Amino acid sequence: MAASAKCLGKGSPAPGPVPEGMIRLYSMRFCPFAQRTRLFLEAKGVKFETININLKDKPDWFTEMNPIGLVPVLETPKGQVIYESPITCEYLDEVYAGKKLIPTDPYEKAKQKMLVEHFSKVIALYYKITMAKKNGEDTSVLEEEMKCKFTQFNEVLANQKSQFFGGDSVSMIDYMIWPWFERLEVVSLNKCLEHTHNLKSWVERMKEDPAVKATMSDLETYKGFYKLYLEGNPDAYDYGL
Ligand code: GSH
Repeated sequence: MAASAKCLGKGSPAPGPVPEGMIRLYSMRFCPFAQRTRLFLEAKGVKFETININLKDKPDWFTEMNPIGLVPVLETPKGQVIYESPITCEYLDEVYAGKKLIPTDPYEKAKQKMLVEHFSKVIALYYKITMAKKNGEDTSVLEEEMKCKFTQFNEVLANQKSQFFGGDSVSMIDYMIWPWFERLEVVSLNKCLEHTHNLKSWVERMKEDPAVKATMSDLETYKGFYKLYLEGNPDAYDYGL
């Protein structure tokens, strides 16, 4: 099942066991949290199949599998189920060979996890601004807050003098925060990066990363998705298929 398969909704038959030698990802094509998992799968070269879920009309077997009801979810051939994006990424890094994306040094790992927590403020602002724009409200105060956050992330790179947030190669933290940078232009928030030289260079470097290239959608597709999504139209999930 390809990453571009149409989504399954209520009444769709359960997909059955995961074939040996594979892992299955339950996803939604435009979900930034599921993109974190997809980035890890791609970066580590894991063989996986994708089942996209209609998040407005979820199949019962999906909510039974993940009582929180969110994508991403991983399922193994043994029927083991793993959900919540940071947990899926940690699982993949521990189970699969290939490039280690999470530092083994406890303090380096803690630093990355703290940055992920810090970034949750950016995620919250991203959605607040998106909704405020949809409702025709003034977003200038929220955009100032976003700029402040980006200044702080810019300083991390500047102080470390590193190419990426965990050093000079891509690691967990970069993949955990990337999906929202990919979507900044969709809601005209690129201007919040104007003053952040290091962060802007990081964005350009990330665009060259093979896993980022493999999971990226183009601006027009995102715009098409968001328009339908914000209208509450369930066709949003299959936009462009
Ligand atoms: N904390 C979760 C994670 O990190 O995995 C958040 C995942 C999430 O919010 N996924 C959204 C979802 O499944 C799609 S982008 N929404 C369905 C719903 O809200 O019912």
